[in-house]
Amino acid sequence: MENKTKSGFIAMAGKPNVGKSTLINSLMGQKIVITSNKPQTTRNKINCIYTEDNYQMIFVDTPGIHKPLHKLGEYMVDIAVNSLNGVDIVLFVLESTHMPTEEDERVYTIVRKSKIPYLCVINKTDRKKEEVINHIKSSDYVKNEKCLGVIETSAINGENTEELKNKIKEILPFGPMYYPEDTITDRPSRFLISELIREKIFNLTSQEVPHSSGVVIEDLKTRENGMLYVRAYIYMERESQKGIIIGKNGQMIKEIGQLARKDIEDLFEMPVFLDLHVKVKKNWRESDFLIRNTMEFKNDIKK
Ligand SMILES: Nc1nc2c(ncn2[C@@H]2O[C@H](COP(=O)(O)OP(=O)(O)O)[C@@H](O)[C@H]2O)c(=O)[nH]1
Ligand SMILES: [Mg+2]
Repeated sequence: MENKTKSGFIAMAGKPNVGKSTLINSLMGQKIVITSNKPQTTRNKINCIYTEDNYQMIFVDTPGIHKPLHKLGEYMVDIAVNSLNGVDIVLFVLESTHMPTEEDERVYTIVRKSKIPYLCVINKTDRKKEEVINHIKSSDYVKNEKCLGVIETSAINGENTEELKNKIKEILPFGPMYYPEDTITDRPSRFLISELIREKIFNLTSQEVPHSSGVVIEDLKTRENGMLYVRAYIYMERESQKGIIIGKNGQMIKEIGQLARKDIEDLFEMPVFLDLHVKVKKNWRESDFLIRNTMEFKNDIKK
């Protein structure tokens, strides 16, 4: 039938740093999820929704399947496989810069056991090694009967991501539009904003500093002049870390604020006033304080 829509859930599977989040942003055509060259940047699950007239793709960054499964116990694998329940297509993401590692092999075990149709995505072709591509193309990853194709991409410059989207569209099942057409994520604005701020901390600081940071959006409202007002607190565990975030003469927090503001403006397509503060809260990661504050969004953007 002509007017049937196609839709489905597409899970990203790949070891840390292969470019899953960058790929999602490239497929979406805008930056929604945060990326960094440090592992474990993605703390929370987020669905990104891409809608066209006759189809809807829901990209799922499922943290369960990227966790390093230190001991490849059957139990751990089962949990990871279960986290793919209900997904229509898996994107098994590999890197073209080096031969597959043990970590890739673990992810493959999960993808294979799930028995869900998948596409092999060989990413980072801007730095590719031909022998790696050839190796992957002749491996079980591609020969498996559930593998519906292999594609080389560069998520960072968008090479072949349109083609990838077309391939996904081909294999997407017929189904309803799950979300309203203007929805781009299942997460509230507060979450997206706190993530963008957290990303700057990840990219500008090092060692334990990024992992010790948490961001809470204290206030979020549109003002009459059409500006989005954001008040955010960065929580750190120690005074010394607070000092690093503020930086010499406030340079660091200024930079975090400027970069975050730019991304928030791009995402919301409106001018943003970002009022950024740093606080120390010992062991916040062990309390449910921040979890509660960043996860419960009783009121999203207030007018
Ligand atoms: N050169 C290159 N770098 C990439 C590409 N895709 C992602 N990256 C970089 O790889 C790092 C990890 O990317 P990210 O999307 O956060 O990986 P994830 O952990 O799989 O979500 C970041 O520094 C990205 O900028 C690519 O196609 N080419
Ligand atoms: Mg990620």
